Amino acid sequence: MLKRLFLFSSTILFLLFLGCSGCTGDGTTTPPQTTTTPPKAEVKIPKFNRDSAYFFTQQQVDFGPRVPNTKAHTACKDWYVKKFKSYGADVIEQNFQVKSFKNKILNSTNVIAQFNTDNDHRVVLAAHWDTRHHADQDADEKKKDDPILGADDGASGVGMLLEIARQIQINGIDLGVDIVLFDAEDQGTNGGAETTWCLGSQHWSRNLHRPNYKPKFGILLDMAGAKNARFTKDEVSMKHAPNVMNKVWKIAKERGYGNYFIDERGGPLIDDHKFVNEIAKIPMIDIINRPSGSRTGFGKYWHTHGDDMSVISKSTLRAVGQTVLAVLYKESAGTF
Ligand code: AHN
Ligand code: ZN
Repeated sequence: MLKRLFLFSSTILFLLFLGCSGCTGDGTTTPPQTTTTPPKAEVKIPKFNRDSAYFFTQQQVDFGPRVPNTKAHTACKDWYVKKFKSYGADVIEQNFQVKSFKNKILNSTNVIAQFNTDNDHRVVLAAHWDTRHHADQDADEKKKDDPILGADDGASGVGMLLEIARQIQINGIDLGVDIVLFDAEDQGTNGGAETTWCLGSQHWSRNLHRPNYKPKFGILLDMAGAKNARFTKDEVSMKHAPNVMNKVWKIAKERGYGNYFIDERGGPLIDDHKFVNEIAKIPMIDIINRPSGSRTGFGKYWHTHGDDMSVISKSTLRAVGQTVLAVLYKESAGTF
């Protein structure tokens, strides 16, 4: 009984106290404090190292053209596997054979590096790693049949993803991240069937590397490391993943990279993300250089021997790499 009385009276006192939170004791009241919900603690975003991404790009180019069925192709693939393992990833080599439009069997491998493999909250990052077997856009007729180095068309995207992998190992992340390097993207024919391109992403989309795989979204990097790159919002990305694309562009702009990430619609595009969206139904955007006023819609170096290290810019690598890192860490904290 006494206990009850005590509980009762302390409750009354507590309520009185609450009721008088604005009282000063002299009959006047202080203005009520405006209650603001505390901002969500901003997650710490690691610094993307552009020198490192540049070096990783250079190292791939140093293998020479990475065309399926060549020694350089295999050697470079083995190097990726070793690198990703050294960063703590669970790596899968997804081997497959496909026929090119020239009816050649291409021995190909998608390289898949998984971070935090048991986390079901996942995001997928991708780039193609093969380089084109011929320089069909080159002005020099004698060199049109030779394979290209693909510094931007291949290596730069992977270079940035390797640096992201390195940052994930150093800093850790509360998110499942899959880095997928597509093979046999660039062996297609202009003006022919769309499906002659992106053979690795078509294969992966039909043979996802884990059961019930449902990453929240994906980001593809393709020709995203050149000087003065201009990333517009392509039709395929805006059809399948407009929210992702708009948010990524906003994050880039907030970080001062609005000169690269242009708030403008780009035309249609055949690229790996098209097949990932259409076949695997994973919403994936593409960050790809679409210079204005170019004859082909891509950089001048596109599918020429000019696609060497001289077109690569550390500033562009940082703009893209830092933006993607920010997206990942914000997603891990629920603030993307
Ligand atoms: C075509 O060339 C048809 N689409 C662009 C896909 C691509 C080629 N990305 C890099 N090389
Ligand atoms: Zn290409």
